[in-house]
Amino acid sequence: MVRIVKKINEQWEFEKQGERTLVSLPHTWNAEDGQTGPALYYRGACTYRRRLKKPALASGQQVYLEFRGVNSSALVRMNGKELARHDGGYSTFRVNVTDALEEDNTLEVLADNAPNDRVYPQRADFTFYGGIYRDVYMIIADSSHFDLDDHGGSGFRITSEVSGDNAVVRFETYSVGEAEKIVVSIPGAGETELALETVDGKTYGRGSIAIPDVHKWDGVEDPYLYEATAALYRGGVAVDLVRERFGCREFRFDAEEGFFLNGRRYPLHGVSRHQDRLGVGNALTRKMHEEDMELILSMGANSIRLAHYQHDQYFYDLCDEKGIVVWAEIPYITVHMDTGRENTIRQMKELITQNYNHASIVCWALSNEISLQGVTEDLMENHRILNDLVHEMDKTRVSAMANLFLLETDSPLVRLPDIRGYNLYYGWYVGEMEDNDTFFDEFHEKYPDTAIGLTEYGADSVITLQSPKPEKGDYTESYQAVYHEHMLEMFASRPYLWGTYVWNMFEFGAAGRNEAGDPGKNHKGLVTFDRQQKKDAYYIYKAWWSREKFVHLCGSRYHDRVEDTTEIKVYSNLEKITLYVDGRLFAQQEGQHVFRFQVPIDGVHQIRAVGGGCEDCMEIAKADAPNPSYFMSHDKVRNWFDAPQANGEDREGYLSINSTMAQIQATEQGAALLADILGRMTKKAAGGMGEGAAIPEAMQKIVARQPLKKLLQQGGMELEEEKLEELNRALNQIRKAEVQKESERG
Ligand code: GCB
Repeated sequence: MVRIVKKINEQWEFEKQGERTLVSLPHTWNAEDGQTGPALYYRGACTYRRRLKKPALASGQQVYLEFRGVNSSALVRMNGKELARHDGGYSTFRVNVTDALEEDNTLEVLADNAPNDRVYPQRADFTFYGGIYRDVYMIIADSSHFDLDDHGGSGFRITSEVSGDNAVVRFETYSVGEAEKIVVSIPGAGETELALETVDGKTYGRGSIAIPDVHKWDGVEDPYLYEATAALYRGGVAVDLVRERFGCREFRFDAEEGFFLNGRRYPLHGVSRHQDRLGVGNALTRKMHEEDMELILSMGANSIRLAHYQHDQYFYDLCDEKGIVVWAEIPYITVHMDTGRENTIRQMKELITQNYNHASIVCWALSNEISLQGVTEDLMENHRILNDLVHEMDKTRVSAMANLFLLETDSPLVRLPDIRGYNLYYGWYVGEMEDNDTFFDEFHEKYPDTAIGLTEYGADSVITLQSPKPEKGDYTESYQAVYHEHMLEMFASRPYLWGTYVWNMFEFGAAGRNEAGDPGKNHKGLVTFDRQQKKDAYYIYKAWWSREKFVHLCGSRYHDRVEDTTEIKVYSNLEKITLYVDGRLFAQQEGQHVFRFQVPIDGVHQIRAVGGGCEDCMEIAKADAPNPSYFMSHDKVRNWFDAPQANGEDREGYLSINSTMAQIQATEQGAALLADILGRMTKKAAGGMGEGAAIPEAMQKIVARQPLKKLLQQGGMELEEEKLEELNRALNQIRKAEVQKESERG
């Protein structure tokens, strides 16, 4: 009899701080407090308990429990006896419980997401929801079975090598117990008996099947998957079976032409995905995974960065099936811990062992923005070990890293992995959108032989916030759209970029954040946290990337408009758009992606945009005064910034908040004032992620060009009006320095 696999998600008793409830898995205890910030969410240990009857076992059969994800650490007990511990909240682990089983058993899992100094992640811009938040299975296997004790893997590795139209598919199996023979078969392509060898009590099987005229896994156009079954025989019968899907494809990264799939250029149009959603946290159903995939595909993306940790097996399966190219990574993020090395190695081994057969995955990323507090020798050493590990475990894929924008491009850390990627937020946290363009132009000129990609970029927006004059830092849906318009234009003229990844496809829980009146979340998503609404920015991607015809009117949530002539903006992948106002033809325009119409308004108007058999409608109205719900409620600062006196207060020859950082820095008193403000700002940046940041020279130059006013507007400082006035008055007392610095003139 081959193995039996049974889901055991029901009938768990959950105990948190002495309170017990009955729950079904998947489950998290932070579904609410992990998304509503800024108060602390519960990070500690909770217990899950369940009765477990001993299954009927034939002689030698083994019983395993398989946990697909327990965040962050788990301790498994059976009838009070400790059986296993696991550190790392995103990977599968198994526990052999055979010897501990009595007739009736109490299974106990202590899940613990308390802060510590050994398990990643510890500091990051997302919520570490605690719980048994993925499925749990019981596996009853014969004494001879494919290895269930190797880092949560299946014991069956498939490697395909494509050359021209043909492929050779190599198999490796790892099994325990007696094995007469192991046979691998691929329906329609052949069957082979593996050569067996015993090493350290385990059986290693090797073999291959050639597939002439192979059907390739060819991205979203044709994501063809093969299936291979490995059967282990003992006593003349198959006693264990594993089935794995795989794809045959080739890929490479080119410094001049970007990403290639199966020999042709295939620019990676990517988004990043965090797994959680509103009210649910990380305890997702399959339907939710499917819905995420549908949304990503409908926008026309062909690649996903599965950030910042290992995702559910089911989602990698969906990526395989839909032809999505995947960047996979471990949660080695933000701050390096000298005491966390072992955990990074373990998480990487698990990531690769468990996901090796997925056709979708092309790289294993070592870390994300790990250099925030500088690059130490221990950090470098940790990365070298991980990089070597990736190469040793997988000869077919590349190592990668997502670098912090502050990291100098010539740092040895940047050069370590096989491919390069930067996370850039010019046009949001610092600098202007155009600084992104400059960054890549300079990089490409300096390193013409190095492939470079953009592993993150984005701007926050709260879907209710609207503006006719969008500005960096205003959190409006309008600015986010303008920002992404720029980024797409920028990519179009830089074909050497191997890939770009929007941060983020979805809004997500970030308990440390408190922004724009909606605490506990990161709002860079193109789609809202509940997956119910697509922001305007979603459609500019669809216009560039998708072939599914559509017309989208921007600003449908910007109903009350104060301007006499308003801009009606249409995103579409059609080339001719006709606009109707109140049922009458207003204008027709030919173009690409973005269509702008200036429409005079004086009452309530029905707007309709039509093209290629598609249409979109909305209502807008002329308003006498701005609708306050379109602005950040707590934003006294903004109103003050908008007030004329704040702009006209410059005193000839003296500093003000309109002075650039360089001008202020050039005076002793000004520099002292700034040091204090900046210290407070970096501490607060991105929900606390900025604390301890080391700011290199190149970055300081960008900052130096900015007026202080802009920086304050952007830096997440909730300064009261009076404080700003006070600051301006203080600056007004300081005479400008005579000699201006280079950075200020340039
Ligand atoms: C980053 C991080 C990501 C954050 C993002 C942001 O660079 O990698 O985890 O969520 O910035 O929105 O600030």
